[in-house]
Amino acid sequence: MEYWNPRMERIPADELRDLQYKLLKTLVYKLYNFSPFYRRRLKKSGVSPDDIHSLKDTSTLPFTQKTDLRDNYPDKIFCVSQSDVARYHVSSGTTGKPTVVGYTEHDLNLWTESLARSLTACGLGRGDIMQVSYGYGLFTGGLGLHYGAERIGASVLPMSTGNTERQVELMRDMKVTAISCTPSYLLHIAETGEKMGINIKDDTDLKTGILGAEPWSERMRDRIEEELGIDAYDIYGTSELSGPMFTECQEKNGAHVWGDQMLIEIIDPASGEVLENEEDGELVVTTLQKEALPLLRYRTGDLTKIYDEVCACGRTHPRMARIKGRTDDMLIIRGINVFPSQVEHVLMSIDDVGNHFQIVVDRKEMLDNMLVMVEVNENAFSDKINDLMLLKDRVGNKLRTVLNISAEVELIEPGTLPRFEGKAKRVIDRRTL
Ligand code: DLL
Repeated sequence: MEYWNPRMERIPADELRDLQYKLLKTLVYKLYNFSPFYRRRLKKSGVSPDDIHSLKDTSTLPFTQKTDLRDNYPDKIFCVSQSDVARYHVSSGTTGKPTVVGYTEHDLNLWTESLARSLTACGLGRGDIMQVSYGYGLFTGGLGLHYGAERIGASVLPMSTGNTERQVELMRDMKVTAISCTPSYLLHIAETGEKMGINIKDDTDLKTGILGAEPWSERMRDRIEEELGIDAYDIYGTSELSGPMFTECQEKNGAHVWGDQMLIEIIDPASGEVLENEEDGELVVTTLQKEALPLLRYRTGDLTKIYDEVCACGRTHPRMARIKGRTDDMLIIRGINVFPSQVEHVLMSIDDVGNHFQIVVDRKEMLDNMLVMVEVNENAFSDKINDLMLLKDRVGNKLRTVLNISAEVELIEPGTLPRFEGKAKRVIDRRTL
C-alpha cells in the first residue's frame, strides 16, 4: 500500500480532531481580526474567537455560500492583497456573475499536496503517464490535476479538452496509462476511438481513470470499467474550495477528504441543522489552512454523506459518499423529488441501453411531463421493432418503480444525443413558472 504522506494520511483520528480544532480556532481568530467581511458575519452571529472551545462549536459559526462570492465580485472577500495572489481561477456557472477564486503560493502547495495524496491513493505514481483532459485555463480541473500528477512524479500529457481524435491517437501512441476528465468525456473519447478503429481496452495502455466534476453513478462506473478495461475513480472538488482535491482510494468506497485541510459537516439543507454521520444532507466545508480565500462553513449545495470509520486502506481521514445530486438540481415533477443521478442509475442498470441520455421536463396542460431520451446499444438498435417496444416498456417500468412517477421514454439511435467535452448537460427544463 503506497501513501504519499504516510504520517498525515494515517494520523490517529483523535490527533486529527485535535489538529482540526487548533486550526479552526486560529482561522476564526484571523478572520475575526483581519477580514472585514467575516468580522461583520461573525459579529452578526454573536460569535467571537473566544467562543470556540471544541470542534462541536463549529455549528455556531455562520455559513458562507456562492452568493457571498458573487456579491463581493471580483475579489472583495479575499483575505490577502493582490500582490500575494499567485493565481486566479474563475468559474462561469450557468447563471449570474462568475465567481473569482484566488490562491497564494501556500494555497497552491496545499492543493497540490492534496492531489498528490489522492492520486497516490488511486495507485498512480512515477512511471505513469497521465493525459489531463480537463479544460486548462480558468477552470480548475486541468491545472489542478497537472500539478498534482507532476508532484507524484508521473509524466503529464497536458491535452485539455477537445480535438477528440487527437486525444485517442496520443493516448495510444504515448502509451498513456491514466486519464483525468469528466466521465461523459471519457465515454465520448472511447466512442470516437471505436469510429477510428482504436479500441481503448485492446489497443491502448490505459489502466486508470480519474473521473469527476459532474455527477455519475456506480452503474456508470461498472460500465466504464468493463468497456474500457480500466479502474475508474471518483474525484470531487469545487473551484471555491480549490478545485479537484479528493478521490477514492483503491477500496472505491468514498473519497478521502483530507481533514488537515478541510473540515466537513453534513447539514439538513432546509433547516441548516448539523446531521449525524452517514445521514444524507448538504456538504458544508471549512477550509482550515487557506490564505487567499478562506471559507467558513461553505455550503457546497452538493448532497452526500460522511463515513467516519477508518478505511481498509489505513487512511484515517473522513470519507464522503458519491454525490447524489445538488440541492438545486433536484427536479420536482408533479410534486415528487427526482434527481438526475437516480435516472442515470436506472438507465445504466439496463443492458441494452447505451451510455448517453437526456431528461427533458415540460409542462403539458398544467401537468409536468418528464421525457427521458436514451440511446440504445448498437446491437439492440438493429433488433426488431417489437424488441425495441419491449425495451421501452422495461425502461419505463423500471423508472416508475424507482422514481415513483411515470416518465415518457424515447429510445434513440446510438450517437445522436449531444456529446460534451467538459461537464455534460443532462437536464433541459422547459417549464416556465
Ligand atoms: O468541477 C472541480 C473539479 C475539477 C472536480 C475536476 C473534479 C475534477 P466547479 O466547476 O466549481 O469545480 O464545479 C463544482 O461540480 O459543486 C459538484 O456539484 C460538481 N462535482 C464536482 N465533482 C463531482 C463529482 C469542479 N465527483 C461542482 N461527482 C460541485 C458529482 C461533482 N459532482
